[in-house]
Amino acid sequence: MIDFYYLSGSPFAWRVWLALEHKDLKYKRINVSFEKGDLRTEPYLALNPRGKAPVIVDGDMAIYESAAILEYLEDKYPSVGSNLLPKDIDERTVSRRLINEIDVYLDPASRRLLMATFFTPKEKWDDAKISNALAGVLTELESFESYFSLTTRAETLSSVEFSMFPILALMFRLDERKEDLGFSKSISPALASWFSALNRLSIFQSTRPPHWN
Ligand SMILES: N[C@@H](CCC(=O)N[C@@H](CS)C(=O)NCC(=O)O)C(=O)O
Repeated sequence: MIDFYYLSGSPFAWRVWLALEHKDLKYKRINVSFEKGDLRTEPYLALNPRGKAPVIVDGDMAIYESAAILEYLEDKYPSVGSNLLPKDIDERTVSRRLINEIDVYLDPASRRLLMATFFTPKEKWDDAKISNALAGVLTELESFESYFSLTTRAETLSSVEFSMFPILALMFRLDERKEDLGFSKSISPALASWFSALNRLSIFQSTRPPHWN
């Protein structure tokens, strides 16, 4: 049984939850709260000295950094459930490159937008800063256009979808919070249909951050 330390609303924790489900592994989800200080306790810092979620503990092995967790699950349990990465080396490399691009370029851009909106009190919202951050996210998403244009079917789900979807779900949620943000109006038709196709799949619905429901 894997212990999975989960923070509701974290795209990184969501990515691990999706992978655990996809691989059909037995796990116990342990909810941690930033507000309650769970990430700063001694036992938690012993698992992840950076004090961030997610973490998994599998036997004697405690692992943090969500991308490394997904790699671990695939390597450790190659024949359990569905694969997280394609078997073909070339395709696998493209998947890893996409995941790296998501983590290194898209995630920081989306964080800037989250900081300017979610994590700033409404009365202090700076419209110029928000538009700038939104433009940064949209520019980044353009780089993934050929990826979004590929047909998405449940049987081709992989770590790439599990890394991309939670970040985009957060962006769509921002649109609900700030009606004039215009994220959904500004994205490409390929991205819009990619997102709604995945959003209909039960794996994405059943792992939605509990506090969103
Ligand atoms: N690169 C890390 C990022 C993890 C991360 O930033 N988690 C956030 C939640 S989205 C967190 O735990 N923040 C708490 C803090 O920084 O104190 C990963 O992929 O696991």
